[in-house]
Amino acid sequence: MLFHEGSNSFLEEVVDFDSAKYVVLPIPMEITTSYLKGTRFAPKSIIDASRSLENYNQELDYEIRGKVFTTNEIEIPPDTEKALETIKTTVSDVLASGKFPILIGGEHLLTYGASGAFDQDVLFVIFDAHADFKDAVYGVPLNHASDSRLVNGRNGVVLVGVRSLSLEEKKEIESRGLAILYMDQIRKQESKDSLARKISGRKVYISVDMDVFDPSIAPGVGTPQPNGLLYTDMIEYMFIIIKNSEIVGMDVTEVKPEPDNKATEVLAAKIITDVISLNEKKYE
Ligand SMILES: [Mn+2]
Repeated sequence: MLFHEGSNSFLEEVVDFDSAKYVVLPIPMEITTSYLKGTRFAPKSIIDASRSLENYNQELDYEIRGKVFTTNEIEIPPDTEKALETIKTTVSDVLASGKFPILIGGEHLLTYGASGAFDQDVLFVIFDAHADFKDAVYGVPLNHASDSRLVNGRNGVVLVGVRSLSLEEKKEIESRGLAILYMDQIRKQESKDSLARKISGRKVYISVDMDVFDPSIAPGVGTPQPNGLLYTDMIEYMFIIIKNSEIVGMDVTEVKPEPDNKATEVLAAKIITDVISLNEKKYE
């Protein structure tokens, strides 16, 4: 596949594909969302928001320059299976060129599409208010509330920030012996240490469903849940992940643009720039 640069680039970075290390893929997938609609408009809105941010990270004393290539919006077929296949192929192409894919959604099910492009030993650390471990929703197995379960059909998963799940989902997660850091455990040192141990020396893909954040700082999501992560919690977890593992891909999903409040998009863009900065700082 040939990657074409969009006119609207993340962080206003103008970089040719060959020299870029990170490739931002705008994925306007919205097929199976259930509550509030609009996540198909998120990729453009998040990229717009990124252009209001500085490339320089004051806390890390690091400036992103000449590293990020942004493709045009990926054309997503309306059929779920075809959409997932398109995402898998696109991510595979980015990986084959030796680059780091950053998917901007779009609905969370895109993580399942992306997962098919990675080796089975890649561990998926998924930040989400919801466990997304439903067997099927209204008889549809491929849907955004089953994403983590689908990914776990092939890859290991660790769930972080969960505070909304059914008893059935809880039992399923326990029966699989998966690591899950519930929201009420997130600030305990023991939780941070256990995550560090779990990911130590592994290849990790980071998935951020923006509803993992507290709705007060991320109101623009499709299925908000009270009592979530704050920005500083997320940065602390990103630091732990990047320090203890080798990150190989990332996505940010489930933003639903609001007409007059862009805080959620700015937060999404900031998390991406922070992950790039933390990762680059590590290898400096
Ligand atoms: Mn969610």
